[in-house]
Amino acid sequence: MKLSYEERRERLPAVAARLFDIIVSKQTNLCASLDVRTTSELLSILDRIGPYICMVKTHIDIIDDFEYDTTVSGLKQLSTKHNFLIFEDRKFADIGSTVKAQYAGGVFKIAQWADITNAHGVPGPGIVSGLEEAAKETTDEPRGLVMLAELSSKGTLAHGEYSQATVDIARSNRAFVFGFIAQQKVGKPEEDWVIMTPGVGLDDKGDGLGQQYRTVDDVIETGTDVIIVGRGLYSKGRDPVHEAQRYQKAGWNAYLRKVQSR
Ligand code: UP6
Repeated sequence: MKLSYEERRERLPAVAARLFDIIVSKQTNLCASLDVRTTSELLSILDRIGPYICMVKTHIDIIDDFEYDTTVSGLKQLSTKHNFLIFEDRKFADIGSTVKAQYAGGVFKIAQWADITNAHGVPGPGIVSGLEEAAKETTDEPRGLVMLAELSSKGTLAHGEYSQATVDIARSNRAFVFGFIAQQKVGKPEEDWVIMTPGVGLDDKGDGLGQQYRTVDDVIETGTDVIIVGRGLYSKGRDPVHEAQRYQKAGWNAYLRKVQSR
């Protein structure tokens, strides 16, 4: 299927439709993955690259000086200022009752501020129900879940039958689960899932700890809707603004080539 973002948005749950609206209006399918260790680094990079991204992906539990009032308020302010979504890459992986408490509670209270989060399929469908209950009990704002169907890392066990079974779990709640973290299009051709892909880099092949990078053209060609780029933007002395503009352009041009080739 090579439909445009505009053509697909009507059939998607609210969070995903909003994501596609942002992608179209800002002409960017770039999600910045900012795995930095301080609130000030996170917010200062984000403020500079905000115009070029559709979404920021956080690992909120690696921020050394996390404080709800500064870290989360800062994220929320910037998401409004620059119009992007917030995706907390929590990778929930426990039974429904536990993930419900982890998503809504603790120090991070993810359900209060993250538009999107994600979960592994390994516990079974209860994980989706638990997370959905927490979202509904926390807020009236739209919340969405993506399931981890595949990983980018070398030797991952998430492939074949495991990935298929994860897609089946996602099918159990299409109002809440709108897509996958995956390396390629998954599900049936007639199904429309949003595919978000990490392990994207134009300059490096890996990181010595199992990460494997693919190019923007390659992932868009195999079905990616949102490219997730981390260290390609900010490590090794890179200028995040320059790199964000470069990945924005690469992601958008690859998308245009794909929809124009139909
Ligand atoms: N991530 C992957 N691969 C996956 C799923 N998630 O790399 O299959 C996440 C990592 C990291 C980001 O947790 O936050 O995407 C990739 O960062 P990088 O571009 O700096 O390698």
